[in-house]
Amino acid sequence: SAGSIATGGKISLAQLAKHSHSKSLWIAIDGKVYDVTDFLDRHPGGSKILAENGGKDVSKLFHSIHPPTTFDKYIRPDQYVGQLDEESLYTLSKETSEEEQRIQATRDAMFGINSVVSLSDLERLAEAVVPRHAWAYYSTGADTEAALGENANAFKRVYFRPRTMRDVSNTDTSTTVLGVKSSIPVYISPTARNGMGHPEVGVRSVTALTSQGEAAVARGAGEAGILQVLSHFASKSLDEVKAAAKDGQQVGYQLYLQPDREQSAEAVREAVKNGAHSIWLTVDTTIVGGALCIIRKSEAHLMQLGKRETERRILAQELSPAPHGQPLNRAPLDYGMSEPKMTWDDIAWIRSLAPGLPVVIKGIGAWEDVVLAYQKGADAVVLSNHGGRQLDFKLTRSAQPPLKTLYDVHQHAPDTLHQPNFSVFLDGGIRHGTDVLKALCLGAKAVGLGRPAIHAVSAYGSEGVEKMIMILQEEIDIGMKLLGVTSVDQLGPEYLDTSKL
Ligand code: FMN
Repeated sequence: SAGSIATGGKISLAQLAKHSHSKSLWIAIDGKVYDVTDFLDRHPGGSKILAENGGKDVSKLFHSIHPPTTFDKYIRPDQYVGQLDEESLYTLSKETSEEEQRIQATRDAMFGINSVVSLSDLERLAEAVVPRHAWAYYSTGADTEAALGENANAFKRVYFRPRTMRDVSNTDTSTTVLGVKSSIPVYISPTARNGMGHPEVGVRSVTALTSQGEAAVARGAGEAGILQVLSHFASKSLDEVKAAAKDGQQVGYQLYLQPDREQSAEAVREAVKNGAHSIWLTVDTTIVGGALCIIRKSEAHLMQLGKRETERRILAQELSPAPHGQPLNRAPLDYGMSEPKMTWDDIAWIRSLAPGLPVVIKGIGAWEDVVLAYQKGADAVVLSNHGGRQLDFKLTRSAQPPLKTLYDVHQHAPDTLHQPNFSVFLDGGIRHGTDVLKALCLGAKAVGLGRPAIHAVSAYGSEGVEKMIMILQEEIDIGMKLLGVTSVDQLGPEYLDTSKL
């Protein structure tokens, strides 16, 4: 195949477009054309999205979802066909969809970052400026979204019991998270595909490699001094993220165990080689939870788009419901996150692959499992329901918000909260510094932020992430002074009224 076409090695968009069927499937990325015919059935994200993009330039779509290392892993040198010609490159650089124009106009009209005073400001701005298909992916929860809503609501049902007449002129919001010095008791939870929210428009530039997505999160987190945990499905590789990070800045690596254990072993070894600080094994995705909601949102959006064909097409392929006869409630983007055979014994296996690195079990929803994780030798757990994206309440009210799980740990297994070599973290619904304080009062060592970091980086890049952390720090500091404490280790259950939880 390779080389059989190109006259003078250069290919036009028209020539590319001819190879759009399963017998000959070409795609262009960053000006280079590849023959991916024999990759159709092997594409980890499914053949559908690849088939629908045959004969096209897919640079933007590819880079918003995959780190460049993905490419080297799957594409062989002999699949390279040739380069796009100058005219095609020029056409592509000028091509902007209606959605891109909408985003650009919104960004042009955006206020400067100084006008941002809360995490909800960042959320509103992000909703306005991220591509709509990315917003559908970022914002949704499973099924009825009851679990998603309840994560944040739970914090509202816990009241403070502030103490006064104490000298609070000097307060210290800092702590350590798994040995890492941290300006506030907060870290960045792993979330997939941070690059979708602020995709590069036009031809990919070199600076974009280190200035967007998870690389930008790394810069913001580094400036403000907190730990970032990189998702298994990040848009950037750990390598790229470390390159963007400060010297000595720590980055954790999150793992989704794969049915093919050797593949997972390789992923952990690679993370260790690239300097991961810790391994965060996500355990609440033994099957991908109900995603009816994301499908509903995207269908409604498709109708709203009417005849805006390009966007319709992109949305339809990324978010369409499963074909007839297959289970309905699968999020098409969330392939590769489930391994139903995982058990507690896998902790020892992960540890053997990453000697000396902290192993964190993420996605605990019952206090009994905190005790088990401790007994099985984990260094920490994250009480989490995956940001309300997995097990939903529905009518049976079967899943609980992480804050309630923490309360149960405090009630039934308080010893696990006070171990020198074991930490209990929590994520889900943290939107204000006082939420952080409430979790710490109940015994969490630190809390994770998922969506807020996505909002911040989508709206303002690394500066947004830094700003988000500064806002939280100020809210935590004010909250501590008003509670009557001067350091985070003074926080305890005596500062809360949990009777409404
Ligand atoms: N958790 C993981 O362990 N790995 C992931 O790749 C991952 N991707 C996510 C993608 C999105 C868009 C969101 C919203 C969450 C994701 N999560 C993932 C869950 C987060 O780590 C975290 O548990 C959750 O977002 C916390 O809730 P919050 O968004 O209310 O802060």
